[in-house]
Amino acid sequence: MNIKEVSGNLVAKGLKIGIIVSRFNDFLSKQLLSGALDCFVRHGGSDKDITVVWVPGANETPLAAHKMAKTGKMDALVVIGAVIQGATPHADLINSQVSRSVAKVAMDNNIPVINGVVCASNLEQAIERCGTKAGNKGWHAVEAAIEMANLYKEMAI
Ligand code: INI
Repeated sequence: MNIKEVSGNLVAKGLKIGIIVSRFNDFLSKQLLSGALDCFVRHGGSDKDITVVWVPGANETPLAAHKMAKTGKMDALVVIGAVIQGATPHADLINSQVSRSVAKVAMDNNIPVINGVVCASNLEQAIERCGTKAGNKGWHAVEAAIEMANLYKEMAI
């Protein structure tokens, strides 16, 4: 057996990332951003290699990600925000639009773009995912971004 296996490591040193953050529900998205920055630096990344862009809401994250991807200067992008279900289907529309568009930005620009938007049924669920009982989705999104950025470098197969 002589199988070639490729995977990305979790070393952030030398990587450049862009983080797009939704200002809507910012008491939550600020916690996600804090987890995201902490993850990058703890994995050896430099704060000089992080660019944070704020947008009004989760709906706007894909377009800002697209603009950042076009610069060709980033190894990976992460979008973060918190969408909480209300009385109308608005949140569902935002969530499906964001996940489809984030995937499209990644495919169109050939760059890892990680969806770190919390999709919660209620405020308690959202709080749990923004640095309390269920961890910090911003932290996990950056961890995935580091792995994918390094995988991409390895995949010159
Ligand atoms: N944006 C969010 O990031 N989270 C939400 O929970 C949210 N809700 O529920 O309305 C939200 N709406 C704003 C939306 O993302 C856009 O900014 C707005 O529709 C303008 O395009």
